[in-house]
Amino acid sequence: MLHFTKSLLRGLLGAAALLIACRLSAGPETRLWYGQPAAAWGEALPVGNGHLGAMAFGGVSKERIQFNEDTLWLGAPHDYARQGAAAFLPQIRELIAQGRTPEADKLARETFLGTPVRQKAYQPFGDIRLEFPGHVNPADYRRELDLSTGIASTSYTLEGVRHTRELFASYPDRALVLRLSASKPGSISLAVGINSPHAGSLTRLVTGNTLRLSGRLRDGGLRFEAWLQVLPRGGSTRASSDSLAIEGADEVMLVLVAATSFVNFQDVTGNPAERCRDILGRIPELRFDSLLTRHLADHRALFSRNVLEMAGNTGELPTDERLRRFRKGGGNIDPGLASLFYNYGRYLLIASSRPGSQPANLQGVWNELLDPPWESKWTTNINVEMNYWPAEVGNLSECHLPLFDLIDGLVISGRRTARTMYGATGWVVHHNTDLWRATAPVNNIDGVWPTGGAWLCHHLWEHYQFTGDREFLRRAYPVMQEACMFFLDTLVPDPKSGWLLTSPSFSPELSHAKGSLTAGPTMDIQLIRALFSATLEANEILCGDAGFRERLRRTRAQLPPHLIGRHGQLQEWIEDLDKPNNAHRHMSPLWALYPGNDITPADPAVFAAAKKLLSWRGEGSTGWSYAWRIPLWARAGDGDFAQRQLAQLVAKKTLPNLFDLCGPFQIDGNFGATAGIAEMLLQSHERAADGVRLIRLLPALPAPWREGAVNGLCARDGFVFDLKWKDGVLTSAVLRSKLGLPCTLLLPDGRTLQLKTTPGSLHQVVP
Ligand code: FUC
Repeated sequence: MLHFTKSLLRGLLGAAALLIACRLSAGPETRLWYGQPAAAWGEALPVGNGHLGAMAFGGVSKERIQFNEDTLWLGAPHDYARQGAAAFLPQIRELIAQGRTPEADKLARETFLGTPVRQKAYQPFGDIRLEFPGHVNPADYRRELDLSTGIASTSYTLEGVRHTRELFASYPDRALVLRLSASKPGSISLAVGINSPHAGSLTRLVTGNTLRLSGRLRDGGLRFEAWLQVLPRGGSTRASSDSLAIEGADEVMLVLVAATSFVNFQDVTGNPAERCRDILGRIPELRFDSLLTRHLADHRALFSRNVLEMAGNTGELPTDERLRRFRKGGGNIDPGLASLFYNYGRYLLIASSRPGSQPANLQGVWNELLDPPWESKWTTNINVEMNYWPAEVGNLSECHLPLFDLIDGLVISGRRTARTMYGATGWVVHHNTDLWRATAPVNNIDGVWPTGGAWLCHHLWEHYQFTGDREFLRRAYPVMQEACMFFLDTLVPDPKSGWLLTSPSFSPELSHAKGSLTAGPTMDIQLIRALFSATLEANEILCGDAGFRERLRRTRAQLPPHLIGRHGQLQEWIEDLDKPNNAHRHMSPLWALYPGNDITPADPAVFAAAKKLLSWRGEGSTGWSYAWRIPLWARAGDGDFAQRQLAQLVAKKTLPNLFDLCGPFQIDGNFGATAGIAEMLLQSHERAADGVRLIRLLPALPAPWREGAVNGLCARDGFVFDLKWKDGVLTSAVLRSKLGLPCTLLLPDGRTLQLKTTPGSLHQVVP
């Protein structure tokens, strides 16, 4: 049912105008652009379709398009669980209980790490190389990435001819598509090659116009192939054994597809050549306009759903210049640049995580290194989760799905680890995983942290909270239930208090306070409480087993409550060990403030204690640690400090192409900041006293963000908001209810509105 009013129509027309504006031309908030080619990888511009990622350098006489495929990893199917480890568990626990931490660490290092102790690395795939003889000293050079179309382009003028290259990664056709065009017929001449950094790989020309790159990774594991079809219009083509030279063409299109022998984490019998042939064979028409039409329809449907616009004063300048000016000026981030950073985060998620692909890893899908930092894996003690923080609120629910597929694999391997290393039922994942769905502790003592699976389950529950999709909940429930079973089997009573704790476990912050291994760090307890509560609710919704429900309730009641320490801070551990002003990059014990939702103003004492700890943590350090502080401060109600963290992230931890830096490139900060900005504009994690969803509009708008508009921001219980504000005042708010649930809106001026909705109903709530 639609509740139309005049003002609603005005609001809708405004929202439609915003959408149309975003569709037709990329404004400064949806475009990165530069006046020179990329001199380094961190200046190149990313495109991706989840499966394939590519970085366009925009060179003039030489162009490099470095590409990746999401399944090209070192290694082979492997069970990392350490045989016999369970026998040492009682002794490790006993040493921890007695406070003999160094001995516990030593024993765990010797007996409780996976085999081998390091996981496998994500690999670069190859490079498309183009050479344009005589292309020197161009005029009017411009390189840009249009987030609204997903097209990276390079253009320049030479001897009166405008040369243009457009690159996109098509999800519907699973291909990279590059078109070279020129303003005058017959003026395109170039040499085309394709190679790979992997020793022993081979390029050869087949069937006249296809360059075929094939190889096998250095550990003898996965095999790979990429096929590059070169399709000139006009001109002449000369072929050598491994390259093509084109002379005087009107236009040239290149289409690249790539595949490996990976089928799933237990099966690597795929045939990459057949796979490439199959992908190419499925493309309905190898014509640029037809490929482009399908790509644009797919990309725009996702991207235009939710766009943030805020006016700034550096909008028309090249992106690197905007960065330079902002860095020089210090202080607040230009709001226009902040909205570009938000939209870019959503763009990057669309480009690195699509149904059927691997989830976004530490570098999304973009990596040029044979030995990437932290193997470019999925780190589960903050990083991979942060990648998915913007998925639901940012209206990209389907981009969340690859994470759920990853979890399905982790359930299988995690059961083995639970059984072999803990003698437990259920499934467990520690602080990292790779393509082979590793679940055992790795690296060092910091790997002995058993709650990665609980954190991942939070994403299943969040997906349900936002979508209300019961079909999905039926799929997710058994996964959550088995995650609970692991904890039901492995929690141990604290000898002093009797509370049930994880042991052994690890808290990144604790290594600074006392030794390493520990029992029941606060984040573990928060994660388990959230898992149990969500599983209980899911069980009730699906009318599940009442006995299991009872068991969960009983065990949940034995978990420690939030403890407030002697400085009034939220305690990070069972013991009151916190050091005031420990500005550690991790914010583990604040998990329940964000992304969890157990700490809210409804419990003023714990909320105040959490804020105390948050203020101790101060400013971030790595990109992701700035990023985490944004939603945390937004939930603490301080938009100005949240904005400050965003400003510092962009000023200190951002490459010229706006990729986030941990130290090296690591994409989590991009995603975390995007989610953080959303949290400054809309929050929906609370319920009012009557159980109805409580939604705060503009709860943490910082003073410098005077004017802005955002469409399609999502709230839990299926609400979608279009908001506008001016001079810091909310001037328009329209909501669409997908599920027909009631909600209570908390407006920035303190007013409360109670709303009944029906599925599909539209409501203009402000003005
Ligand atoms: C976590 C962090 C590091 C880094 C790594 C990939 O363990 O503590 O800073 O982000 O993951």
